[in-house]
Amino acid sequence: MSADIPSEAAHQPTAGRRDGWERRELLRLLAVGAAAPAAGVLTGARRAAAAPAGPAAAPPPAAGPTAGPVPGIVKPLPAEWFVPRGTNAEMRFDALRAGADGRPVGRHVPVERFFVRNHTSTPLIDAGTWRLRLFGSGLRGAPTAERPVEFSLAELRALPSHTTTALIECAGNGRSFFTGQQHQSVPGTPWTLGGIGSARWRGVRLAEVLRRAGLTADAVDVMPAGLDPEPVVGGVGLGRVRRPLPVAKALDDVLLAYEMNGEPLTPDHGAPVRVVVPGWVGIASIKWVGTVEVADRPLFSPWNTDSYRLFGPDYPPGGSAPLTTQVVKSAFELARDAVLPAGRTHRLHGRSWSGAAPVRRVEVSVDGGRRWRRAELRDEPRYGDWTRWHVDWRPERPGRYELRARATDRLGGTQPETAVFNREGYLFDAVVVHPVTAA
Ligand SMILES: Nc1nc2c(c(=O)[nH]1)N[C@H]1C(S)=C(S)[C@@H](COP(=O)(O)O)O[C@H]1N2
Ligand SMILES: [Mo]
Repeated sequence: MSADIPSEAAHQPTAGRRDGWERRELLRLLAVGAAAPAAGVLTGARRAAAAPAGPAAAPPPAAGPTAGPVPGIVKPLPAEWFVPRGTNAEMRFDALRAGADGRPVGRHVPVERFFVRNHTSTPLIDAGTWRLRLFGSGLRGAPTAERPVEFSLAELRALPSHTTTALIECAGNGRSFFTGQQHQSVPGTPWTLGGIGSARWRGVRLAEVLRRAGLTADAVDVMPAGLDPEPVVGGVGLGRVRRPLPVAKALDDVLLAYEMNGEPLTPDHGAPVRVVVPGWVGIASIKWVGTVEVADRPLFSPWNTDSYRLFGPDYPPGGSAPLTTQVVKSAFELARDAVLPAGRTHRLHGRSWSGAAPVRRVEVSVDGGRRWRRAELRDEPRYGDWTRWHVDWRPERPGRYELRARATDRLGGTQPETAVFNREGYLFDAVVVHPVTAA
């Protein structure tokens, strides 16, 4: 069998591995169920203590190569789909060319291939005892955190449901190119372009739940918080992962999602319920949401003060405003340094997106950025989602080539040659140079 493994062979072991894993995990969950705390959350140390027979999320013997262990991620991470990055797993764009049945992956990324970004680790939450708890000065009667307004999962599911397609994209997606292309050093996860995925989310509108919880006209900020273990930086706990949303966005198109691509949410993507904030940086889409504070004054957390703002010489001394919408980006569904036969026509596939508006056009250059050609769009561009495209290319002579893709959105936002530097390496929007070899 050649290096281009036909997908059948490549994916069957993966499927087997997943089934095997799910059974084990289920048994483990049942085993620890008796000791489950009232909140129904099993996290960190408690998880480890409850499963002394070995690391909880240890994958079973691999039938195929895995991307390597990522502590705290529950699903298998086959090497053909993922690149491990610390506590996170990056999706490989080239893998979108071959789905489980050998056909390309469609507009939505299957759950098992979706990238994972965890500040700490995936908690396992008992959906039966889970409650969404709302409190704060922006609700009628100002309920306290101790006596919140509560909704069970069954109660949320009984409310009118809404389905929407939305990208989740990490604010640091593309960060490695600040270094790789601009020779600027930035800390943090060195994502290439795979810190993103599109899915169909079903749930209840946050607006619906806020109204039922007694939202007042004085409410200003809405802050969902996760139930995952709190991050600790330099010995200091940051508290639950949480980030405020202005009430206008919260009431606009934000979803409390309990389904992803037609299935109940899985642990890594926020089960039983996550927030989905279309168009905005991924950190806004809080997974494993447990509480929502609603306040009649601005709220703050480390995720809208120290992080997820732009700092640097081109920004105000105190930093930019907290990040909201994502920038314009494009990616080829092709490995970097791919080798393509010379003297043949190749169809180059890719995807482009913007958090601000639907994509208007995509141009591709195969000669180092001198000439640009329009790519053919394969999807009706929509807000909050990416647009697939392709362009045909025939490299006549063997050698190294630099491919580039550049998108423009309907508000005129486009991809510059250089991204403006910021200290944390967020929102890399420049055209990415994609080297390939024709042989
Ligand atoms: N509770 C909680 N929510 C979270 C995070 C987290 O670590 N904890 N990570 C955020 C970040 S930075 C991103 S990019 C997205 C990633 O979502 P995914 O793992 O489903 O792809 O979740 C966001 N929501
Ligand atoms: Mo992120």
